[in-house]
Amino acid sequence: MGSFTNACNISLIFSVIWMLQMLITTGAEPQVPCYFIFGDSLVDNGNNNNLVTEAKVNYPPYGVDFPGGEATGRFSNGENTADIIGKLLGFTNYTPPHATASGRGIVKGINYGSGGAGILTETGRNLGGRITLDLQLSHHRSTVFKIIGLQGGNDTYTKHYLSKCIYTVGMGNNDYINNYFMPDKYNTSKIYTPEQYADVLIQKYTKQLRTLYTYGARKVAVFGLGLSGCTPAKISTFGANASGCVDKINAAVALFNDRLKPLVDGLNKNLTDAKYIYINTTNISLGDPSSAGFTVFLSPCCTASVDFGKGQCKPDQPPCSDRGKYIFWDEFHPTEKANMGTASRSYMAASPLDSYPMDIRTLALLKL
Ligand SMILES: *[C@@H]1O[C@H](CO)[C@@H](O)[C@H](O)[C@H]1NC(C)=O
Ligand SMILES: *[C@@H]1O[C@H](CO)[C@@H](O)[C@H](O)[C@H]1NC(C)=O
Ligand SMILES: *[C@@H]1O[C@H](CO)[C@@H](O)[C@H](O)[C@H]1NC(C)=O
Ligand SMILES: *[C@@H]1O[C@H](CO)[C@@H](O)[C@H](O)[C@H]1NC(C)=O
Ligand SMILES: *[C@@H]1O[C@H](CO)[C@@H](O)[C@H](O)[C@H]1NC(C)=O
Ligand SMILES: CC(=O)N[C@H]1CO[C@H](CO)[C@@H](O)[C@@H]1O
Repeated sequence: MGSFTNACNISLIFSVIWMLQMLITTGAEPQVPCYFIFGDSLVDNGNNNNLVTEAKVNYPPYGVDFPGGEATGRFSNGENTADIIGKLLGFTNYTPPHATASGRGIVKGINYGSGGAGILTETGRNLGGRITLDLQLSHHRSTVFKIIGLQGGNDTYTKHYLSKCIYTVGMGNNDYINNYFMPDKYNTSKIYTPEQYADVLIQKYTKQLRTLYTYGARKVAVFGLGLSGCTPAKISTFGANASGCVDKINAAVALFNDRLKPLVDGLNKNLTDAKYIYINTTNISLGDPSSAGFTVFLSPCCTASVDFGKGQCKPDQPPCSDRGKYIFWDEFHPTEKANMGTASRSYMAASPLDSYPMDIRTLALLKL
């Protein structure tokens, strides 16, 4: 226990590559008509680029392994988890960021993800501008009206169309990293015990996930939080415990994660024509990283420091050359290869504990 990895075994990585190959060569139709993405820097694909914030990364070496080596605003050397899930669902183009999405293409989905954003409005304000989950939902409400217009103004038709799509939501990391565990800038840790704080977050998250339902979502995957206490940034700030990680952060985050399965159960019980699933990032991220070829677990691949952009890569510094061996790209964010492990196991579970009560692939095929 304790070693943080987003690792999966080698055969899984090969099976993902094989699936991607199949999709590209057969040009198959996507399994669902659209894919909408809500979340933080783990999925942001450029929404923060024009905000005044420290949480933006549209400069090299970010994107060094992205097609064209382009720094798009993704917090990785290449693709993020949402990009890879989109490919696995059969989409041939990347889901556009909300900041620049326009035209008919929006009927296939939008990525609303924003670095620094959280469930709570105040979360991430230490970094500057960000698009909170409430605001992401409000943007989605406008998108739904636009889609109704693009589809001929028949709400019944659009409602049915949107019910077949996949929605992924991954929020809460910043409510810990850029809120609760930043006591000089936020008062939440003085007001709430970790248990109470997890309850506060879950209460608000429940409302937000229900709001998504009112905008037509019926197939929703909710991502659990990773082991934030194992990121290089937090270890250098707080110091590691015997586990190799900052135990108090992982323990607090686990209280939030423990409430997600009951949350999903509650939503499925109350909203009987919808299906919410829980992606258990804890089970996905633990395990033996060396089996997937990772050899560097705690140092970031790029030249990063907690003083610069809160652990992001310094601009224009050459990154490590053997990126397939690193779990972390910068002090917080995984490499593309680690993202591939998370995405492939959320899409197709490698263990019964990876997702509950089913994986994204099964959810996509489900007839509701
Ligand atoms: C609207 O769409 C529904 C479902 O596709 C269809 O049954 C209905 O006839 C449409 N209504 C109009 C006015 O076209
Ligand atoms: C905590 O901070 C928030 C603003 O972030 C403020 O609205 C609230 O009144 C504060 N609560 C206490 C008890 O200090
Ligand atoms: C973890 O380390 C901190 C700081 O060194 C220490 O205060 C704390 O007691 C340790 N926690 C555990 C569970 O060992
Ligand atoms: C489900 O409905 C019950 C009864 O109205 C309510 O107490 C509970 O909070 C709801 N749960 C969710 C997750 O919506
Ligand atoms: C998630 O994975 C962890 C680690 O294997 C496990 O302890 C926990 O029970 C899992 N949670 C669910 C809801 O399956
Ligand atoms: C790291 C970890 O706990 N992984 C577990 C995921 O779930 C399977 C059971 O389905 C376990 O065998 C793994 O050890």
